[in-house]
Amino acid sequence: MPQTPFELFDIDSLLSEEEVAMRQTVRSFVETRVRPGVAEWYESATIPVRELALGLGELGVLGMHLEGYGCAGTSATAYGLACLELEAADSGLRSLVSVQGSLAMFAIWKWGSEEQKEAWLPRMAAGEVLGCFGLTEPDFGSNPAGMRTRAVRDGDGWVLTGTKMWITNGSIADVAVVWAQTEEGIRGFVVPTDTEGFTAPEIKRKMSLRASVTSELVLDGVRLPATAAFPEVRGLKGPLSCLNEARFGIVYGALGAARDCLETAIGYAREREIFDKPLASYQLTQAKLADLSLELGKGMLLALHLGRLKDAGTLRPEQVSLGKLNNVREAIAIARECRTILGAAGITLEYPIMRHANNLESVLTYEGTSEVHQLVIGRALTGETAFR
Ligand code: TGC
Ligand code: FAD
Repeated sequence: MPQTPFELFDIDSLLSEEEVAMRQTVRSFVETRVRPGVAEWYESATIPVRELALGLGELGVLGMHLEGYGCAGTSATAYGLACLELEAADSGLRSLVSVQGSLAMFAIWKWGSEEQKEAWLPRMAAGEVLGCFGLTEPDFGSNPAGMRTRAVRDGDGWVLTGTKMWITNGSIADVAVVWAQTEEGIRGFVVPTDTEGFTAPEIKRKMSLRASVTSELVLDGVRLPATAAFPEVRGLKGPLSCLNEARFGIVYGALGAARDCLETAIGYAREREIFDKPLASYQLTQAKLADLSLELGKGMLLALHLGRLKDAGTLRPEQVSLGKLNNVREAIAIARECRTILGAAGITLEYPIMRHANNLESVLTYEGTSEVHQLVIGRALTGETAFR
């Protein structure tokens, strides 16, 4: 009886019963609520975000690894496994969950005042309120330290001015976490998106992550009360601490996209007759499948190792970079090679492979490009900073 790549590695023997059960719950949600429509959402570049968010809230995956305020408080590994199942459907779905739970909610949970937490987190966990996370700017992506968005004190409150770019869910969010320069260094602000002066035009004509909303945020003299600022945190460690969380989810998520490509390719190769016998029966095909399974399984072992370190509270940012760099890079390589196995059929939306491959181009770039993660690892290895 043929085995799946993860069965070959006996991955389930490394998971607890609760983790396997939780994974199954997310997988069932994906099968019934996402898979039937996802190719169409991708093609038309529309996704029923509100409806999905409510479903994901009911499922308990929004901010699932956070404690309190309506969040499930699961292990980090369980969160990673959920990301894997979500991204097996589409990276856009995992993006929705990453931005809501790991970026917008985590920022408020980690750095917010008690009042901010109570005001926003329970409704965000339920999927009733959508958040976005504004760090990147048109001229400052890999180097957020240079951001130009500015918050100046105005009486008791603040006035924010600037532009953020490439912001997931920006134009549909109810609340934006916006990072800005102040006299005291970079600070974070919780901005209700109906505040006067806030607009969020959607970015169109994307060829990647089409089943995900991406927007600009324009802050034109947005006035906020003093209570909108995160009280304590100053400097880049505020936003970068949130990125650790989302990058961790991607370590697992990218493997979901890769697994879906590989399982599709194996299924196709077993069905497709070429020169009078199944494509799966040729040595060249089997060599490809063996190598791809090996990379997928190695990526999963790395993800599980990092998950256990995170659950033990010892995971370091440069270790997250190891996982993000390797697993996204390998996922793209797997997607591209799987596409060859489908021949021409591989370029259509009838199969998920090209959609995953295109999505993974964004995943390679956001949450720190591959080059940024190489430089983070290089700094850890040498003690030399090579960003500048
Ligand atoms: P550097 O001097 O290294 O550090 C400044 C301060 O930050 C602290 N720090 C961290 N803290 C927590 N976690 C981390 N990973 C941290 N990395 C650094 C550091 O200790 C220091 O603290 P302090 O107290 O001494 O001030 O900063 P740098 O300016 O040299 O930059 C380093 C670099 C290049 C690694 C960083 O800027 C970086 O990671 N750039 C990439 C930017 C990025 O990833 N942007 C992502 C935007 S969000 C997004 O893409 C969402 S997509 C979501 C989706 O749809 O799924
Ligand atoms: P740049 O920083 O201009 O980089 C261009 C190239 O230069 C890259 O190859 C990069 O690796 C390379 N490079 C950079 N620095 C160095 C160096 N020191 N040495 C050598 N090479 C270098 N951002 C948010 O804040 N919130 C979001 O919700 C969000 N969602 C996104 C959704 C999508 C679909 C996409 C595509 C992006 C999203 N981003 C978001 C932005 C994302 O984080 C940035 O695109 C990313 O950080 C890279 O910035 P950049 O695009 O400006 O590229």
